Amino acid sequence: MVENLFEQTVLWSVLTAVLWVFAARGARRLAARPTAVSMRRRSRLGLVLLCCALVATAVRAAVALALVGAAGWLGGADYLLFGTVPVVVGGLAVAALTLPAYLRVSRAARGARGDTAPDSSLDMASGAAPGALTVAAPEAASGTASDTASGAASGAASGTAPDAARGAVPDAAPGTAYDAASAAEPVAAPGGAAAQREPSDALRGLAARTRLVVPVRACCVAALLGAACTLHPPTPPYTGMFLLQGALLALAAGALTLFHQRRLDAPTARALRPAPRTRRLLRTSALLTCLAVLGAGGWSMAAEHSRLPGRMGGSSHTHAYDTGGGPSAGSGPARDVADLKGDHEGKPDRRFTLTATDRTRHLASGEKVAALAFNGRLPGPELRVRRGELVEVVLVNRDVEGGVTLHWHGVEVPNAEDGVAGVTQDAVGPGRRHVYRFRPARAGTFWYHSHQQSSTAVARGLFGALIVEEPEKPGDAGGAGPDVVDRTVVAHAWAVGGATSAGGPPRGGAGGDSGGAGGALSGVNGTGAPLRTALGDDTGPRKEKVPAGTRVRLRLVNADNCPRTYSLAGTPFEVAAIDGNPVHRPTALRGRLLRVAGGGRYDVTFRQPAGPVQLTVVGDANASSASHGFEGCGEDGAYGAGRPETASLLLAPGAVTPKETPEPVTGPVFDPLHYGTPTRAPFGPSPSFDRDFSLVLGNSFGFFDGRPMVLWTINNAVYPDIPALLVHKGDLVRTTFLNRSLDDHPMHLHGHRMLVLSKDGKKATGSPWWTDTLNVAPGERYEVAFRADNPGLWMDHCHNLDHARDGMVLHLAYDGVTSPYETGSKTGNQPE
Ligand SMILES: [Cu+2]
Repeated sequence: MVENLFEQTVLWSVLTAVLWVFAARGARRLAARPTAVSMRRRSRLGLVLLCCALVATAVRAAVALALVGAAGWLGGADYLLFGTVPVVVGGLAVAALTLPAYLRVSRAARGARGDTAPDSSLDMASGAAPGALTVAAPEAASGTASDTASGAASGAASGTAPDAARGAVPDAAPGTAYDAASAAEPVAAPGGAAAQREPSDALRGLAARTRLVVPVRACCVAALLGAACTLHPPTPPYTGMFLLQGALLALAAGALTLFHQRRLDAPTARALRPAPRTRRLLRTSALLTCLAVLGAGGWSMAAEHSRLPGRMGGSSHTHAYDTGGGPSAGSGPARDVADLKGDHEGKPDRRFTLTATDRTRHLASGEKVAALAFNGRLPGPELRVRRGELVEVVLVNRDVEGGVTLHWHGVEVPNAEDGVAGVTQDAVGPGRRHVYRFRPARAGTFWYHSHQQSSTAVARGLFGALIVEEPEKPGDAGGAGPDVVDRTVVAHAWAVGGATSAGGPPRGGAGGDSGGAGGALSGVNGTGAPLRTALGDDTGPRKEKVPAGTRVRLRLVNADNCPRTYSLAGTPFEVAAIDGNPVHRPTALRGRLLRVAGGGRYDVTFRQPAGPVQLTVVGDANASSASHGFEGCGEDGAYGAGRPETASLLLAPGAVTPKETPEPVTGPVFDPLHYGTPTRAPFGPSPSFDRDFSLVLGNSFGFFDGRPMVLWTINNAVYPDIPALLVHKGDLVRTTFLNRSLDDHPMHLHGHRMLVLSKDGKKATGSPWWTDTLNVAPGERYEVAFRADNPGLWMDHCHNLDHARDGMVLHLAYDGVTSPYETGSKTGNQPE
């Protein structure tokens, strides 16, 4: 609904603007028609056009109102205020002033043609002869009709022979009503001659009246500005911008009136005469040149203005805060991100080394990938630890030019261990190392990945699974035991066929242009390298023998940008955990598709039946870029159009003939909102929240870092202009996500987990649904809540990493926390 209304808003704003442009052009040129007949035709056409524009305006207003109704005030306020209100006001003026003026011209012109009796109801001044057209005296006083009069007078004054022949009123003075008997051309001359006759000055005067021309032109300006504000909406707060827009439009209307007045008062009253062809040509080319110069100037100014500074300071943190209705900044204890470290003193319980390299690697199929890999593996090695253990991971960057970091996706690590280049550390350059230490507080399925140039780093392979098991009960919550199969299945689309360095590596992810932020990782795209979906490094079917009765846990990790849809066929199953958070008493599902957010995880469990069970990924990674113009996730909000991929995992007690392989399930898609059994959560849907944030995810046409593109915006802004969400430690925070854009956005909050309160206004009623990466599909609205209990500066961004690279990033900032690190091209830190 919201998605549809959003699209309609954009569509109608453009259509409305186009119609008003034509209507304005018609109104301006009506007086200059060469013959009475063509004037009559044009006035009728103009009437039709005006009616169309008014209807379009009404529809535009209705759509904007409906959007506000469906998505709330914040979801549609900008479209209503900037795109609708001014053009509706203008439309009302047109309906009140211009429509009657047009009707009058149309009638007068009909009379002028001579084949119809003039409309006797038309402004019959007392004593005027039948068939005579009179400009009503009361109007003359208004100063509007005086245009007509003075126009006619000046026309007469110009004294050209045809004027004289038509008997222009010689003594018509401004402010005086005059009898424009000649306007009606009373003699029913033989049709052809009358049709060829020039309109009288009086008729031209009617067609050149201010009320006929100016309101339409003002409305055109309002509609054009409204369309611009719809395609590139202003950032909140809106009050000042709205007042400014109103003032600008009032000025424009005044200027248009003055301008029109001057044209009418000019000695030759140009508005009443068709300009010579050469002059029109000159004028048009001058106008086009002006527009071109303005356009080019505006373009380069906007491009330049959008360029990111070479250094963006975490320490200065100059950008604005969104306080969410809570206390403003200044009272929190001053702390440095670098001090918010894990335990770097004690002896670690687990120690890993991850070495990043830039080499061509091979998938199991033999296909080449221009990979960035940890320990030479695609994906990186799976790390298994126990809850509460002190984990140490040494990151070594052997030769990844652009630098590497390690982010522990979904784990509430201390801020300094979060691995975001330029926010919590500097990127680790070639030949350097960095030590991370943390104690995972919850068991579950997580993953790690580089957060330096992450859109390319993750696409090319710098990621792996991180599994946290319960310390006491291995085999129950995850650890492998004799009767338990526990498998991590990482789905990823690899760009195959690439060679290293020389030609620049192809980019993976969801396809589309690279445009990247520079450095070795972004490489040169456009090679059109095909994406192959793999489970791990395997793009083909994989088989595993599992005795019947064995308890199986499959940990599905989606290491891609777009949602992934999975089919698990051959058995009922439970969704045991979402994003590493156990579901309370899950119930058995059968025939449901599972859609996992980009960066999200589902644990599914089942007991192996006597027959085979098959996990497949539905949807072709290549279909997405082809079917969607905005490097998006495809028409159905996920990869591809529902075709099963070749990558699959078959679990069976014995040999399986192709016939016995279960068909992929067809849906519907599982929704966690009402799944599982309710249990106590630390906070519910309706306590009072300390802060309440609203994030509208949208599209806008604009520039990012000098490049024109379709922007992915949050509250109509892109990084670094999106205000940081300000919190104090201990705050209970509610955030509303509303997606009125054309693509899915898996919103990922670092260092915290969010409890889903509602979706599209429907309360969550099942097991508490905790998530760290929430896919918000077009049109969806989610309310989530979290406790601000982990001080630091945290990323809150779209985990479609291409969107993040293009600015869909903001921060959750604890008051008083500052970072000594900086991002930007001059710093070597480019988190996305
Ligand atoms: Cu996104």
